[in-house]
Amino acid sequence: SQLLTGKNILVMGVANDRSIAWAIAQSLAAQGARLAFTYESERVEERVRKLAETLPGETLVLPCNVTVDEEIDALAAALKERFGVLHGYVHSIAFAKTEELEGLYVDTSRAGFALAHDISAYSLVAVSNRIYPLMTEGGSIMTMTYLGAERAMKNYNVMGVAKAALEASVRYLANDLGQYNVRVNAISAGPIRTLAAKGIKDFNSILRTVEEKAPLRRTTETAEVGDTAMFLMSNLSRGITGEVIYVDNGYHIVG
Ligand code: 0WD
Repeated sequence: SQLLTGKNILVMGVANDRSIAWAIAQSLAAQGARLAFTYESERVEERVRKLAETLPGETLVLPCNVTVDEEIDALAAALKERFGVLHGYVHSIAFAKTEELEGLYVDTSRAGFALAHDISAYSLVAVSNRIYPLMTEGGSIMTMTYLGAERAMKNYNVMGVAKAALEASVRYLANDLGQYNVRVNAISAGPIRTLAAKGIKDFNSILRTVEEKAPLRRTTETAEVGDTAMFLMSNLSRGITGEVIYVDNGYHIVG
């Protein structure tokens, strides 16, 4: 039996086949969900289309750069037209300039701070604002966060501060949207080697530390995140909202 049959879910943040969003999409598709993907720019459109085509059933692929309000408006209009009702939204997007992801946080520029917060935190609010009215049968929204939201971690810098804003947004959005039976949660994943991780200095040593110290003595795999995301999108998690769930092989309890 399938847990997401008849559910329409928007997935934002597939950049390539290593993206966490792609593993999430595979877990959702395996449970019968109908998916809509977005791509940030024409630069990645073809790659996202090719990946979407490998999934069973019909998928939608739509443009949306989350820094542009008009593109979010257009996305919501397209989803309304093609899906009618939306049941889920997966937000797996973040960005900071590489020069902000090394050295001292105290050196963060005004523009770098604003850009990281715009793409990595405000985008969840901006998209949720346009799509919760489509969740007329209730819904589930989730985003991706990291331990650097709570702890000052080497090189994570402004992204940690943006993730703190993102986690606080999850709580405020959950409180706003609960009255519409829309839940909002985050997954805090352990470090995974993706395109986004390439921007973080000394990523290899972070992975080694996790292998040594995490209770399960291994690093996080995207499929582990995908399956927890599937749980959050499904009715099995109906009592959970405003929460941050750790999918990190237990690292945060010891590290
Ligand atoms: O260790 C990791 N990889 C962790 C990642 C641990 C814990 C959390 N996360 C988070 C990230 O911070 C992010 O929120 O998971 C989320 C997904 O990240 P990912 O899968 O590691 O990275 P990636 O495959 O690069 O996907 C992020 C994507 C962008 O990729 P690129 O590399 O092209 O910037 O976010 C998207 C884009 O597809 N993105 C945008 N989408 C729309 N509009 C924009 C934008 N302006 N900017 C970036």
